[in-house]
Amino acid sequence: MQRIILNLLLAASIFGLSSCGHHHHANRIDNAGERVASADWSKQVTVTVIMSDFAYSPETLVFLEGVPTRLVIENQGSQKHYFTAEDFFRAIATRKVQSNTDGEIKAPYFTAIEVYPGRSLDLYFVPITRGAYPLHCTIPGHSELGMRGEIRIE
Ligand SMILES: [Cu+2]
Repeated sequence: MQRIILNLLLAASIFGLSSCGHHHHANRIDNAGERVASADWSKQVTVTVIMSDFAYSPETLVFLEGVPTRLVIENQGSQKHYFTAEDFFRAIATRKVQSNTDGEIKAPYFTAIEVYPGRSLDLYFVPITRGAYPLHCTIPGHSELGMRGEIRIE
């Protein structure tokens, strides 16, 4: 019996989700599929972010526009944590999220990724829109305890 061990939260929405009132949300990248297909993945760079109770390390992640990237999201904490960055996910062309034990999920657009304690997931993407984007854990209380960060595309 197959069983999904890692719960990947992918409120994959092709239609613009929320309007949250405080600031303007850019649309997601329209030609994400083309950007992913035309990228030279042999030049892929790997960046790792460690989630713990209750922080991201490093707190600031910097990616370079146009450079195919694998982001390893590793949860070294004792409980589940989220990598929630809605504006960032709109600023990249997403290829897939991969679990190194269970498989991979291809979707054009994610809003949040949850990783179980002791596990990791890899996000493959091409950074497209330069800017600074907030990162936080959406489990109640975690962001107040320090699970906040910033993602920059330069
Ligand atoms: Cu958390």
